[in-house]
Amino acid sequence: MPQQVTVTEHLLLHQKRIPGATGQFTRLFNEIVLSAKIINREVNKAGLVDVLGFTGKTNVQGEEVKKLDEYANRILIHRMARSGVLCAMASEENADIIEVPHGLPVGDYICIFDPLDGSSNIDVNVNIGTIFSIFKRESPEGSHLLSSDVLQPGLRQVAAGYVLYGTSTMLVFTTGDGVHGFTMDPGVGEFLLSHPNIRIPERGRIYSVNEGYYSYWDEPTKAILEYFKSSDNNNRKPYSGRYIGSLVADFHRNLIYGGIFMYPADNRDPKKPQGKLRLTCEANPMAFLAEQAGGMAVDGRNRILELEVEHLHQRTPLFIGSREDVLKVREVYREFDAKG
Ligand code: FDP
Repeated sequence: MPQQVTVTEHLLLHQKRIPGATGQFTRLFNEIVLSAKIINREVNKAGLVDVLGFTGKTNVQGEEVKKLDEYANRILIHRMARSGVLCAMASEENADIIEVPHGLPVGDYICIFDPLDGSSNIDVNVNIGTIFSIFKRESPEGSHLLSSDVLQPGLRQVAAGYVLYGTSTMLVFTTGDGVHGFTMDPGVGEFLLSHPNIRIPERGRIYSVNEGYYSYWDEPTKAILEYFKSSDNNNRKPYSGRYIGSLVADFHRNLIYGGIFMYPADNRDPKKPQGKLRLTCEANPMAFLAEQAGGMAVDGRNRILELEVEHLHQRTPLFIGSREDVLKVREVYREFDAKG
């Protein structure tokens, strides 16, 4: 019989190896796991009960809020606020930092999350995901929380991961010690270790991008796309195009098969000159995972994890995936910059 290691067992095992570990992180993680199970249950029966469609509200991003988005957000906030180990949360759906309600115990951790990413896919039964990013506050415990505690660069993440609601439901995360994947066994109701120490292939065969926006891209991005489609690249044949339009699902496929996901800057909307994806709740956690799996993530020129976070809902171009493919992106940007 294969070894059936649950997420909690995995964390407890790792915690034992960290001197001074208090179990606070495991407590927080257990709340994320439980929230994921609850959200998964609703996602699974989405067509049967009245959870499809829009709430009629618009979020801070100016996007229409789906009922499941709101549900997932509520579950995560409710559960994590009661973990006793957080001092603040931030969600893609909320304009401001979410404080732990008065009277509940607090701790040192901060969790930033996108409760249901890829939500335009909810109503058509296509994969969606929850993304999370965890930091520790830098200001002293008990003092007033600073916005800089929440707006830390991605490099300081202590953990990050996602839950993919797909053919099967998976939890993939890193605590800075490699990337590990757990698959939900619906019979047991637990996430069991199925993909220990995931490594992304050095070079991929897949590019993922919304090519419909080609005419809105800058010249380096167009050149990068031509490179991946040409038979004159390092693979000596065109890469396959695969785009689900759900970051978690596109990232996960490329993590396993190798490849590059791109959401470049475009000039479609002057209000969003940096593309669509959010640095804090999308690019940073995915970049941490990519690097821990041996891959890379850049905004074209700079490493995502080193980007300064100026505000909670900051957007960034994102090129992420296999190391050699992302290096190619940086090389093309450098060539264009050198030409001036
Ligand atoms: P969605 O709007 O459906 O929530 O950031 C959100 C996201 O999906 C990503 O999951 C996905 O990669 C991207 O937007 C898709 O955007 P386009 O439809 O512009 O390609």
